[in-house]
Amino acid sequence: MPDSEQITLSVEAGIAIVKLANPPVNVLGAAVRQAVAGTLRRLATEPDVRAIVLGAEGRTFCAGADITEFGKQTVAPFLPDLIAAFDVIDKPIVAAIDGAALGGGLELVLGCHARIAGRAARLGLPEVTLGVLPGAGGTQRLPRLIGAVPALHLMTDGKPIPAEAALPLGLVDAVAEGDVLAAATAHARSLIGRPLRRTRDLTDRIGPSADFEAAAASVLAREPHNPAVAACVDMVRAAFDLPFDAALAEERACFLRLLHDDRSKALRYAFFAERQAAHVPGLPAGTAPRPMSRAVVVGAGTMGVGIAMCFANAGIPVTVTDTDDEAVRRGLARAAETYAVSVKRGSLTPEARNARLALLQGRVGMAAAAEADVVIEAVFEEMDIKRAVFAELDRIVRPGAVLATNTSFLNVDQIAAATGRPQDVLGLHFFSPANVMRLLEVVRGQHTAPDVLATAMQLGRTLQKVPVVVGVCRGFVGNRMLAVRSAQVERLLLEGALPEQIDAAITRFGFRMGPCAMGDLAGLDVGWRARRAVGIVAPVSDALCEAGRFGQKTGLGFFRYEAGGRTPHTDPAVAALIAEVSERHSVPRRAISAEEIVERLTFPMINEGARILEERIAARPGDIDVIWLNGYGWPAWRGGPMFHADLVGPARIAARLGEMATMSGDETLRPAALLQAAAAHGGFAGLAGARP
Ligand code: 3H9
Repeated sequence: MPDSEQITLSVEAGIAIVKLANPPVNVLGAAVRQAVAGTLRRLATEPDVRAIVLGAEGRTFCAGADITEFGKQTVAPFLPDLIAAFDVIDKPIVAAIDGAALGGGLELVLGCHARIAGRAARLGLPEVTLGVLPGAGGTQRLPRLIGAVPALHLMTDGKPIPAEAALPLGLVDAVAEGDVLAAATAHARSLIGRPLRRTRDLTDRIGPSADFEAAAASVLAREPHNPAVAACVDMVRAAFDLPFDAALAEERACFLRLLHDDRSKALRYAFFAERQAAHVPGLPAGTAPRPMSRAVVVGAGTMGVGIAMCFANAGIPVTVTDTDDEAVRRGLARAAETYAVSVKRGSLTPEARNARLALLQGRVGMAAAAEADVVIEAVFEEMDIKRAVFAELDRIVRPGAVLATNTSFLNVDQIAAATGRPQDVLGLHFFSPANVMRLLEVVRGQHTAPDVLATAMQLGRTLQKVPVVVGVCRGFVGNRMLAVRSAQVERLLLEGALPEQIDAAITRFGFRMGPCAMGDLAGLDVGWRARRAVGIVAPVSDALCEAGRFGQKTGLGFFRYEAGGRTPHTDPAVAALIAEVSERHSVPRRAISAEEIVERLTFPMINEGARILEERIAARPGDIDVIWLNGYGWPAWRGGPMFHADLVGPARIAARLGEMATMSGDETLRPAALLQAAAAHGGFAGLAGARP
C-alpha cells in the first residue's frame, strides 16, 4: 500500500520495505523527508513490523538533498533530524542501495544499521563540488564507520566509488550478486532481536589522529580555494575532539555558513548551468536522435586520434582515416601509447585497454565513411581543405549520416555548403587533448536539422562530454573570447607587464595556468601562422616567433625551459626583447598592478560574452560559463565569466571598459549594449530571467 506519492511502502512477513519514489533522481526534498519521517515513526511502533528495509525506485538510489532548496526557507524535518531519528528506532533498518547514493542520500544510508549494495551501486559525498560539506551527519558518521583518513578522502575528492571499493572500506556490509532488495530483506531478518550497530556509537574504526593530520595537510595543499574542503578537514577533526551531538551541531552551523559563501554559490550555479545547457532552446521536445553505432574520424593527427579514442572509450566502433599508410600507423600507435600510459598508471585495466583498441581501426582513404552513422572531420584548419573533404564525403556517405567538422574557428555553413545535404552537417568542436577534455561545442549551422542537433547532444553525453550548443561565428564562444583575452595580453606586454607578472596575476585569480605559459605549451608558432594568414599583427608574440622562440617545443618562448622540462623559468632575454618592441612602437612602459592585469584580461572577455549573447551565438549566460569552466580552466569556484560579472557588478565593468577604450583608442572595448542592460537589471542573471 503506497504511503504517499513520495515513497512506497509494503510489509511482508514482518519486514517493511520503504522505497524513495521521487523521480528522476529521488532527491530528498521537503515532501520526501516528511513522508520518510512519518512512515518510520509509524513503523517504529507497528507491532507486526520487526525490521525495515530502505530502498528506492528507479536507476538512482538518491541524489541527496534537493539543492534547489538551499538558501531558501524550507520545512521540517530537516535532513539531519530525519537521519538522527533513525537512532531512536529499536528495529533494524537496512539500506538496499542500487544505483548512486550521493550526498544526503549516502548520509541517509549511514544512519541505517546495515548497508547492502548492488553491483551497480556508487557511493559518494560530492558536496564539496557544490561548495558545501556533508551536512546531515556525514562528517561524523563516516569517519566512525570507515576511519578518518578514508572518510576525509571520500569527502574531499567528491568522487563516488563503486560497490566493490566500498566493501573493503566497511562502507557497505555486503555486495549482493542478484536482487539487492531480497538480500537486504534477508539481512534485516537476520538482525531481528540482535543488538543494533549504530554508526554514531562506533569507536574502533576512526584510526590514529596523526595519520589524519598528515592526510589533512596534503588535502589542504591540493585544494586551497574551495572553502568546503577546509570545512571537511575541520569537521573530521571534530570527530576526534567532540562528542557526537556537539560535533553534529557544529557541522550544521558550518554547512549553513558555507551556503552563503560566494565560492559555494558559484559551484552550485555551475552544477545547474551544466544541466541547463543540456536543454536546447528551439529544439522540439521529443526530437528523436538518429541511430549511432559506427563512427569514422577523418584525419589521424593528434586531434583526430583523440576524438576516435573518445568513441572507443564509449564502446562505439570507430575507424580513423588518413591519406597515407604512415599517417594512419602513427595515429594508431599514438592511441596505443596513450592507453599504455593509463594502464601503467593503474587508471585502466589491460582488458579494458584491449577492448578499446579492438574498437579502433585505421584505414587509408575515406571509403570507410560509407558505413558510418557519424563522420567527424579533423583535418587541417583551412577552409579549402575542409570543403574538399566534405564534398568527397557527400559522394560517399549514406543518406542520413551525420557529418561533423571539428573546426575551431571556421564558418560551419560554408563547410556545409560544400555538400548537397547541409541539414546533416554541424560542428563538433572538441578540445585538446580530446580524450581528456570534457567540453564539446556543438555548432548549429544555419541549416542543421533538429534531429541532427539532438543526435549531437546525445552523442556528447555518450562520449562523457559536456555538450553546449553554440552558433556560427569566428571561434564560436570559447575561442572568440580567448582571442579577446590574447589581444589584451599583447597590450599589457607592450605597456609594461612581463609574462611572469601576467601569469602570476591570473593564477592568483584561480586559473591553473597563465596565458603566457599556455601559449608556450600550445606552441606560439601556431597562432603566428594563423595571424599571418589573415594579416593580424601581435608585436610581442610575433617578435618572439621571429627569434625562433616557439614555446616548450624549442625550449624558449615567453619563458625558458630546461631540456625536456615543462616548468617555465623567467628569461631576462624576453624582458629585453619586449622592452625593445615597446620602444619600436613608441609605447611608454609603466608598472601595471595585478588587479589591473586581471581586470584587463577578464572584463573585455565578459564584454565579448555579452556580444555573443546579443548575437544569440550562445543561448544563455550559463552556457558561456559552462564552456569556460570545462574547456578553458576558468576556476570552478568563480562560476565562469558571466557569473563573475554579476558578482563584480556589470556597472563597474562597463565603466572600466569605457576607461580602457578611451585610454587605448580601441573602440571594440566600449561596453556592449547587453552589458549595459545587465548593469541596469542588476546582472546577467536578472536579464536572462527576463528574456524569453
Ligand atoms: C547534499 O546532499 C547536502 C547534504 O549533505 C546536507 C543537507 C542538509 N538536487 O544530472 P541529471 C536534477 S548536496 C536538485 O541530468 P543523471 C538535475 O538538475 C547534494 N536537483 O541526471 C536534473 O534536472 P533537469 C549532493 C537535482 O542521471 C535532473 O535532476 N548530491 C539534484 O545524468 C536529472 O539530473 C549531488 O551533488 C539535486 N541533488 O545523473 C548529486 N541532482 O532534468 C548531484 C540532480 O531539470 N546529482 N538534480 O535538468 C548528480 O550528480 C546527478 O544528477 C546524478 C544523476 C549522478 C544523481
